[in-house]
Amino acid sequence: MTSYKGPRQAERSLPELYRDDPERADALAWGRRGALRGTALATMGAALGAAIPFAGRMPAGTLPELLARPAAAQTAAPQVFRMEGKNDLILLGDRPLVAETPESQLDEPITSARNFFIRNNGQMPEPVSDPDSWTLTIDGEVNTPLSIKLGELRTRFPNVTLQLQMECGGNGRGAYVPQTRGNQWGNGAISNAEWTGVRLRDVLNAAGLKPSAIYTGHFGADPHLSGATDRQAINRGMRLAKAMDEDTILAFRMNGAPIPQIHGAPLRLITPGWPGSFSQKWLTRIWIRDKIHDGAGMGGTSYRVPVKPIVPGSDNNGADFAELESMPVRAILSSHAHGSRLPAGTRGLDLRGAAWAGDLTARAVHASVDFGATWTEMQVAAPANRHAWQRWQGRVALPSDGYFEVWYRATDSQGRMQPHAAANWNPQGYSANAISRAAILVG
Ligand SMILES: Nc1nc2c(c(=O)[nH]1)N[C@H]1C(S)=C(S)[C@@H](COP(=O)(O)O)O[C@H]1N2
Ligand SMILES: [Mo]
Repeated sequence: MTSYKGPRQAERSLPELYRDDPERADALAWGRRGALRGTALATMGAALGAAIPFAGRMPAGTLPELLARPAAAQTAAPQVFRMEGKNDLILLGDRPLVAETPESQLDEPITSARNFFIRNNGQMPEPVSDPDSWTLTIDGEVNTPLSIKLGELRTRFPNVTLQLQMECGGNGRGAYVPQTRGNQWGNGAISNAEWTGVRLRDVLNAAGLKPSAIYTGHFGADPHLSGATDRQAINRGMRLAKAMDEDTILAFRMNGAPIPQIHGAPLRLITPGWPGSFSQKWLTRIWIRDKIHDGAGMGGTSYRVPVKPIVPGSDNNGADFAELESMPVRAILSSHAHGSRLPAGTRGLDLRGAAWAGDLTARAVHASVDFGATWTEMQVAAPANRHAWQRWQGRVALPSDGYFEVWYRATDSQGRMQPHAAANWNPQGYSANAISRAAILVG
């Protein structure tokens, strides 16, 4: 990667310049007082291939999203992940395998297996030939440790079928400045499948919790990335209250079919509304603890966020951080892909998407096409059940052809809105729920 040499090097595009030297790029594009300069506006227009009708409403310092984040069509093709039974996903890593769902593919009310994101921390275990003989162990602070086969689990406890949102704790991480460690997710590490299973609490009650029981610890059959047999790929645990929530389930079916191997067959936890890392795949054991569980992925800066904000980019061992539990409010736009081009004369957009807010609900979704100067309230449907995402839709008007951005943001049931920029920076980049922006070109 070469560095930016000066404004006369026409082959350096604004996005490249922003990538290599953001401060200089801002100075060139915006000038000292933050006003968009005529030449920069022309450069942007040329780079975008369209005029910006609402340029006058752009807050100082706003770089058009299409320059900051080129759409797939504008860049060398992003790494595509292809697998039988899957639509094309965006490959974020192959060891371990991590693949994101393009936001516009999340247009189904119930996320199909084909469009379900993938987040492995270790290797993939081998599929089993007889799922019913898969054994789950419940031990630790219980009166009667259980070793129960899936065949018995399914028939002994009431079955429930629920739509449940499951979102990676790092969803949206790519928006953090400065960049953090971890997979640079966009908004696509979210799913809302229909899961069938038994309530974890029914199984824990059958084992009988001792008064000392306060936490769980989850074990899966996936080998550690290094191959070491004495290490877990991931081994997280949760407060007992969440384990006893009626929506926390031991799932053995997804969308009316056996769970695909890559998503944790034949048995996985679904801990909806909390970071996906609580939803252990290939589940073999739940250890009931008398203290906060201390397995792989617990403590320090793992799935923990600052209670008092820290300086972005600073070192911190996370000792004063708190567990990230209920995920923050977020909306996705599924009707239009970022960078879409629509026919000249298009004067309105029928927008659609989903919104959710961890253990809470989304109270509202708003969209803006003039860089946040005015917002239109969308219609938000009730969730199919608690912990399901909510679909939203609505129409916005466009005054002319040109370059527009759809800004979309959700508000949770306690009135908290998505922030304009990814807030509460933390070393591993959890909980980034900045307002999202999708560029749309008309004409
Ligand atoms: N056994 C096991 N369970 C796991 C993981 C893993 O690597 N191994 N990854 C966790 C993380 S970080 C997430 S976000 C979800 C992703 O589930 P998915 O791959 O089905 O989308 O699974 C969780 N459960
Ligand atoms: Mo995750």
